[in-house]
Amino acid sequence: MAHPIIAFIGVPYDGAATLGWPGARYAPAEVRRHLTWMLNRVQGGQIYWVDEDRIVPFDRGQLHDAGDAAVVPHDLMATLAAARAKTAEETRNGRVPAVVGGDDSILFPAVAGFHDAVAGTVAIVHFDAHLDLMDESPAQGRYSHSSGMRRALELPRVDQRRCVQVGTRSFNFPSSKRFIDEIGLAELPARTVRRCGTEWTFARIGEITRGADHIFLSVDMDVLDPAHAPGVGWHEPGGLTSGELLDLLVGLAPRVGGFALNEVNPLTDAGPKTTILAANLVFQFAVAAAGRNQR
Ligand SMILES: [Mn+2]
Repeated sequence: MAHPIIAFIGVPYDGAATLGWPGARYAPAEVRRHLTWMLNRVQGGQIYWVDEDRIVPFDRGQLHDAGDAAVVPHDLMATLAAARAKTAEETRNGRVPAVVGGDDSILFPAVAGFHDAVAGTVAIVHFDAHLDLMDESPAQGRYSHSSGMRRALELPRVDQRRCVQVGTRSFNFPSSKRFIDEIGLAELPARTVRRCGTEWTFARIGEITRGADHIFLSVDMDVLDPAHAPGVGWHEPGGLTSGELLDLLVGLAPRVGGFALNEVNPLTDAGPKTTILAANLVFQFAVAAAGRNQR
């Protein structure tokens, strides 16, 4: 079996960032720019993966740039539909979609497009400081960056009891906690990850998702501590380190069928710190996913 091809799909849209700071629309172009530097290290279909101290097969073609979804800046629903259709199209073409938003409203069309294109059940592994479980509100409607996980959990073949939220923290709505308990959604707060470590967390994610036909990995960049990723849509103290997130992402990648990375915000960044990290996450995901058939 050939190595999986990762399809980079940009969704340069932040019109649903109704709370916090807009600017994530600039992320896909910045992440692409930094990825070109990382691809520089590919020689003759191989790359030296220093973290693992081994040379691994990796061809430039394994990270395919599928371009941007046809966002409509004044029309949220048209944008979500375009992102969903493009994600479904790339998945149907046999590629692993890597959707780079955009604000975290894009979590929903990324999961939905993947869900449209595959048979069987889907488990969502959702890394985020926030729950994104709001049903609707007068200020944010039903499809903002606070509702993406709620909408994704409503998809018919998303297996709610095999989904997990990782790195969540601070405070949120009691109504969201009641919803979590009602559907049996698993939570691994940032404090739990810190206390129990990434090895334990990785094993626990494996237990929760076991039995699902597909895993979709969605990362809101604010799952990281603001010290590691200042360029996001809002700052929540007490987040994961970049090393913790990289370790978990690399471990999960070989099992993941679709990936989304949202809320990277070049306008609030400290230099290019967060956009370089975002490109690194995409590249590490691609290299680790390529190792799927070699283990
Ligand atoms: Mn968030």
